[in-house]
Amino acid sequence: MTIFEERKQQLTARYEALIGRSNEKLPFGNGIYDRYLYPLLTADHAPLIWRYDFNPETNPYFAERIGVNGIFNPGAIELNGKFYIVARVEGNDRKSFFAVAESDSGVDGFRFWDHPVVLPETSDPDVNVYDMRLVKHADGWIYGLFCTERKDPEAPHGDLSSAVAQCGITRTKDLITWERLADLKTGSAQQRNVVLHPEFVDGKYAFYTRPQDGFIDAGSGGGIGWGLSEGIENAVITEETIMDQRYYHSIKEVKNGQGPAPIKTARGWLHIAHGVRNTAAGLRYVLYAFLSDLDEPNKVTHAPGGHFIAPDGEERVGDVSNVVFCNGIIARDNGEVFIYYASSDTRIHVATTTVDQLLDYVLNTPEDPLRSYACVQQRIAMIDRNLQLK
Ligand code: M1P
Repeated sequence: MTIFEERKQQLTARYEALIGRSNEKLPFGNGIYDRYLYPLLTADHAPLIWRYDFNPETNPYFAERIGVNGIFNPGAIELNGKFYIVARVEGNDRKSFFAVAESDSGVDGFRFWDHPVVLPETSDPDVNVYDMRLVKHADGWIYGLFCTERKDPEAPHGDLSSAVAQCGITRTKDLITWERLADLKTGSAQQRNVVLHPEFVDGKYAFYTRPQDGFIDAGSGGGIGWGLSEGIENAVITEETIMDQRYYHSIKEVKNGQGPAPIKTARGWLHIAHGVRNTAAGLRYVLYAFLSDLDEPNKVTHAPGGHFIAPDGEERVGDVSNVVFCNGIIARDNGEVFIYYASSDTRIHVATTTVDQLLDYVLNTPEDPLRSYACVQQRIAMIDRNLQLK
């Protein structure tokens, strides 16, 4: 057998074993959600036909030709009972693109479609695109809002790192054909983590935004913003307000951002977001949750203190370590919720829960009192109640 044939067979067998592997819910959990043993998607889940030239004449060693570095930050949607992830796939060349993977269970068996998403460009081509939020909107379209990044035209000569991030908008009916709309216009220098609210508000398209002064720094801006646009084909937000601000010495003191579009519940809109703080080891990204008003989705009604999901075990390590990030969630009609989150800009995981458990969490977890003394008082109050019950 040739080297080509031997390697092709071995790698194909390994790939199929990986895709076919069953996942296992980890025991105990925390009563809020359950984690799973294996990540759902990693660089190794990228189909071999994306990475290897299958022609023995031009690839006698069955060598990898166009590598995949990581698969993370997925949008998610349920269509006709199937689970779909639109993942951020990062090539070895550092450019990200989107690709659809589907599964029957939502916790394992995710397999990519043969072709990645062909996302049309605008007249000002994107250099990099990432972190798509998928939304089934009341207007009948499935929208994908994502970050589009281009080199900063104001960057000094020789600065090849400064970038401008804005919100790109695309829409589809079937996840196969994607129509590109104009990028969202706001008054802010940069935008990331922009999400379309699934319903019209005052007859307008409503957006969660994250204005920022620079590419990395929220600067004087930051916080989860909110704005309305008359239309979607050339969406413009003329008035942007902050609905969820940052706080000193909290999980979101440096920056924060809306995760996926919120889930509509009987008690309000349930949001998952990420908060960032600085440490000696660099930025630490955790997830937090909050509830907002059904009629005024930009009015936060319940804000549990602290993180909801933080990096754990192998999740702590990757290309950008100490990061969990979520831009995809599936809430089923039966109340089950699948939270798709990525760790350390490297791989994708799932946590499962229910709307009831999430509501219990956001309604009954106390807010961050923002001072050590007040935190002790908060804990003592619960301890004393518990001692009465022992
Ligand atoms: O590297 C961590 C994350 O950094 C950015 O998130 P934010 O805009 O909130 O800082 C994004 O680039 C995200 O993709 C990445 O996971």
